[in-house]
Amino acid sequence: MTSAHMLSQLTNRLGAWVTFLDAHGIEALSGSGFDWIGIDLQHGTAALEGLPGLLRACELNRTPALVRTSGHSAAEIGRALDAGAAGVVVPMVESAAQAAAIAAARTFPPEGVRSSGASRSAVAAPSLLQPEGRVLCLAMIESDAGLANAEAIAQTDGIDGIFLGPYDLALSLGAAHGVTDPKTIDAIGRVLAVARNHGKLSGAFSGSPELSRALHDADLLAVDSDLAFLRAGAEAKLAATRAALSAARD
Ligand code: 3PY
Ligand code: MG
Repeated sequence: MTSAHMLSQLTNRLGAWVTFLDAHGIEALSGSGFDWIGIDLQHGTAALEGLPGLLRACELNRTPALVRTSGHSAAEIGRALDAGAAGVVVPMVESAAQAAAIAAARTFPPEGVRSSGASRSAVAAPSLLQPEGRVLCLAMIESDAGLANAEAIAQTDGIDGIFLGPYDLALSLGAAHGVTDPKTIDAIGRVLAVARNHGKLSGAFSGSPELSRALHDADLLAVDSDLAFLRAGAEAKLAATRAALSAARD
């Protein structure tokens, strides 16, 4: 089973969002039980040239990896897929025209414009790499304009699903209480319903248990980022060790 197929067949899959880890770190994270990994080229420090090593580390644990591109560039979408990503998550999609352009970028001619070459996905072909057509293309809705055009974006041929960016969406909506503001929660519910009604996948970044409740219907839910996991793990270990030491001294 290809990894895009693994992802598209399943619901309520929990993922980890990677912003800075190297292959060593991703190997540990992808082995800790997540269903998928999101590698962030928009806000993270990973670069395109490092992707094959990061994806290989996910493959060791048979964990599919989606790559969030830094923008809409067809060249970047093609290179992420050439490196062996199970799919792309494209930020800030605001219209059907933009959705059609990114769908074309992930598809070979005659339907699309993706170029074919001696890439890792074409030549190395381990079982988790994708034959064309099995890679996922998820359009991020994370602005007022994207919200207004959610139906048209979801209906676009070649778009497999919608991925919500609640933090940018809250900013765009001017939501006073951020991602947990009723305005944001209402918008999230509307986008999830649009994806469901059009038979498309839905996904989202969470980062907060409270927000996760509003996102419980999403097919792909990114629990939090590698940085947040590192910090939470460090704080928990430190507190547990302090407690153990103080108990031993009493
Ligand atoms: C957002 O919430 O805006 C995101 O892009 C999450 O990664
Ligand atoms: Mg965003």
